[in-house]
Amino acid sequence: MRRILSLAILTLATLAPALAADRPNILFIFSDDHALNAISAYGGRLAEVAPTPNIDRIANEGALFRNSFCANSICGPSRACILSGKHSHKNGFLRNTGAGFDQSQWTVAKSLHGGGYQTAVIGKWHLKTDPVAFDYWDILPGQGSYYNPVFISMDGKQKRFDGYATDITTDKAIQWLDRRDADKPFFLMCQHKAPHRTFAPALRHLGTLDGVTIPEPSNLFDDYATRSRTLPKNEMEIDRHMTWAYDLKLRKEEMQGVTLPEFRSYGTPEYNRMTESQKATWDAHFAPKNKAFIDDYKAGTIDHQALVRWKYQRYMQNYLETVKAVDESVGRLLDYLDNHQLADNTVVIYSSDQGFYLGEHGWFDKRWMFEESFTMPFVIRWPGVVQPGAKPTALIQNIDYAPTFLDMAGMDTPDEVQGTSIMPVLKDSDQQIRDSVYYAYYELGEHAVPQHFGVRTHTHKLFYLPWTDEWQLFDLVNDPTEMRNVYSDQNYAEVRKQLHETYDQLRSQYDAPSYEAYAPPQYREKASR
Ligand code: SGN
Ligand code: CA
Repeated sequence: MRRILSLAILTLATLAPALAADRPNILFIFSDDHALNAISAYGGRLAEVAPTPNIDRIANEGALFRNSFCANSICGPSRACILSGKHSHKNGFLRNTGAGFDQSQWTVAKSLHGGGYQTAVIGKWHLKTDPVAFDYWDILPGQGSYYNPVFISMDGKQKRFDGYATDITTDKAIQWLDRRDADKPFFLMCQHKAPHRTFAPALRHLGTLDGVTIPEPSNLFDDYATRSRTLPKNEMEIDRHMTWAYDLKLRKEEMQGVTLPEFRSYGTPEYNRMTESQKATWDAHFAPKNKAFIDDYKAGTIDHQALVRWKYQRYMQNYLETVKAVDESVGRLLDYLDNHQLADNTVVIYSSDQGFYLGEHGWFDKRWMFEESFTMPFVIRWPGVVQPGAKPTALIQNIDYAPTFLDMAGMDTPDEVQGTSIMPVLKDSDQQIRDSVYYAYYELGEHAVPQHFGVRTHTHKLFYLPWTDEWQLFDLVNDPTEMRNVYSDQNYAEVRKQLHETYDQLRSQYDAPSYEAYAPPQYREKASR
């Protein structure tokens, strides 16, 4: 008996470290406002002019999810969905404005940490309350800055670092990997500010798109016909709302003697943070181009459409150049895994808190349930589990990340979590985990986007705008750019009925609140005028 017992103990003792070692590390690389159209693996219209070889490498050596969506297309809320595995109304972080993330609730970090993982989050956080259940954190305050950014460390101290945020975030991630306890698996969230507004590229990437004409989307000049009457009232147009100094990099001094129509002016806070030498490099790039543009503008040779096109080109150059450093960061992290024999047992994910409009519908920004901002990039490499080159069609959502991470770690997910592990799809890319995804947007009118709630299936999308009592229905197969609302079209009567049923069912399944619960009357009235 004693022999059997000691044999059992011996077997357990030898198994335990093996099990620990088998549990994969999870490297979660996350950016802010990175649209699928700006990742070449997704094959969008910008793939040729702005390739992202390192993000593509994750997709090529692993899987690329095209039907990947957020639950609420805005920064803090998306991050809260990821940590909690729940929709916004359940995790309590409904909008960027308001109270911070309630850290007393369950999070995936708490489970992983409790289950023996070393946890770290570095870079953009945006949840207002300090991270909990992370062995190490070093975060940007709020939105953070691109140049010479301030970081807040675990002792609560703020410190300014010389350089460019994307590079510094990567340096910090690598430094943490170097000093982590190699006997435990790790969960590292490396979270970039880029390519968020103000779309400020690293100095080394300025000019890398000079002379390139960036392809325009077919609906750069959308007239919003057939869709919600709130659309023409939007405040996120390249035409009317992109600011000259803040977004388009024309400094006040350069705009002397010319009146450029302006929605609002925010000045040049990013430029003001630069050192004299950084400013000199920046100016050497922008000043001659700005002068040429202003001269043309003064000469009256630029008509309205040409002006929108010029802004689009300038916006895209800056945005895509900003992405370059993010892609380089991914490359550095992949190299690190290779050089430290970690690649085989590390799951690498690249994602972003939501998508972004790169001129589609004439817009920048996000928030809407239209495809470009509803989608989140999601590419994942996991040697031995995910088939290289897989392109699953499964509908996945950010509330699925937490249960998926726990599944990877061989841990159970609490019942309260609303997401579903995508592990079946990782093992077999033909699998599906659901037929539809639910969406809810609760902000109170920033960029004049009203609250809306909807459902998307593989082929259609239905959403409701309670402030104006309007329904929108899109046929994603025949109208992928969502230019035609077919809600009242009799040919869609059956589809409409089915989508309403699915929508009601999802709202009930997720225990969604009433439309009035988070919609102050003054906003509803404003929208309906
Ligand atoms: C800021 C930006 C907005 C942006 C939000 C949310 N304005 O408010 O354009 O939509 O952040 O972005 S700015 O003048 O401050 O740049 S989010 O990614 O944090 O949700
Ligand atoms: Ca964002």
